[in-house]
Amino acid sequence: MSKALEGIRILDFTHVQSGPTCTQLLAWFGADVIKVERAGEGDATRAQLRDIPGVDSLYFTMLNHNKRSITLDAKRPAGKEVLETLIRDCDVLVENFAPGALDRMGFSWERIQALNPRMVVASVKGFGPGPYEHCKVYENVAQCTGGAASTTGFSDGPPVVTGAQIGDSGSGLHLALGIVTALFQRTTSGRGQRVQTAMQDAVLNLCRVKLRDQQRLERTGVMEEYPQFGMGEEFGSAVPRAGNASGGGQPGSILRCKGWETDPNAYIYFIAQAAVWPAICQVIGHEGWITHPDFATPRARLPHLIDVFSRIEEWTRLHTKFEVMAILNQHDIPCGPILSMKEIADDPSLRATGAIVEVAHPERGSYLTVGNPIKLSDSPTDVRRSPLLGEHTEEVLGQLGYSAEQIAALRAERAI
Ligand code: CAO
Repeated sequence: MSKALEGIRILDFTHVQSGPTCTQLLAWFGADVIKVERAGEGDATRAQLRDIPGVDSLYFTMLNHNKRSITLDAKRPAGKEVLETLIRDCDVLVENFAPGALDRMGFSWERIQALNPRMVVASVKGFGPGPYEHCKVYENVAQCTGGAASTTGFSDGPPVVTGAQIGDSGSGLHLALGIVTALFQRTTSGRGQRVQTAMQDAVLNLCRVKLRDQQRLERTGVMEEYPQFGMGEEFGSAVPRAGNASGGGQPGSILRCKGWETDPNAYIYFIAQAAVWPAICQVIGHEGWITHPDFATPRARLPHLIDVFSRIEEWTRLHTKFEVMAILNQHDIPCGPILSMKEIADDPSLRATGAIVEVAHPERGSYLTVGNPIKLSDSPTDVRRSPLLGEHTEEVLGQLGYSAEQIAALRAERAI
């Protein structure tokens, strides 16, 4: 079966996580992704958080599937010439160097356009234009500056960063959408364009509901679904941390289940959805709340959410999280067990759908990775292992028209 992005060639100048997330997605959709790395060390993540000495780390392998790797020193004159050939030959250049690095290499937007006016040039940077545009940025910096950290955690504790890589992988996802959109526009305009994603902006986009809440707070001085309201706490001038309260219009909370004393993940997320309130009351054996004036309507319940969830928790503590889920599902009550990474890795249904995939690697043996979460019916994804450093240098240069002698000369000059 053909692939959606077959025929699109990507010059992948990305490293660490944000850029590689983006190009991995494009590779999964069938683009020919040529990852350009410096000889010797390559992408720094190859050697970071290693679990097997001398072998590409899971950090690297899990972000670079389905790509080809070439080594190239883009600062040497002969290396620059190869890069120019690649720019002429490819449809998209993706990079997430520190601000200004590509220009310092001699490949400004204007120069790339002159070499290939059809090229889409896509970049991730930490910040957009403004006071911080020159800063280097990693995941948690973006989480902190994009509004995630100040709104995550409990009101009596410090800001908290989340394990979900919303700064890096979140930016990569945004960038990938920008690239395919630019490629689509190219079909009519005939021109490439710049695609830029700032990590701060990507995190802020994912924190949109908190900017909503900021404006609600400024208008009304209170947010009744936040735990602070039920606890009688004063609201300040900025959106506070909401603990595990739901971010939407239906109240929710994380509740202890049987075994919580010893299992750190014996919890369930419980949503007290208005539509199933009578069923909730019946399940927990508190039918009186169905008609009680303090509990009968969503509005009446708001000041009593702490009572509501502690009463529900008395019931959830009697059952394991999976038993709770099975019972609640019978009544259409929305809930979700807190799954550990071990439970997720072992989940047969996630293996069956390809959400978790086992991949064979010549040096590390087999390992688990996350498959493509976006399923296209006409473009299925086969997850193939990440390339070894420079594994495809000869192959790619050969396709570009370099002879074996020229390749040997480039090697002697340490350009590749
Ligand atoms: N040939 C020649 N030079 C190369 C090269 C190649 N193939 N690949 C990289 N380089 C050079 C760059 O040109 C740069 O040189 P100069 O500093 O002289 O311009 C140098 O390697 C270092 O690149 P860098 O500054 O991007 O790398 P770093 O490790 O110092 O910083 C990071 C890493 C991620 C902080 C920075 O790249 C950055 O802020 N990127 C944008 C934001 C981003 O994507 N962050 C996500 C990171 S994941 O948490």
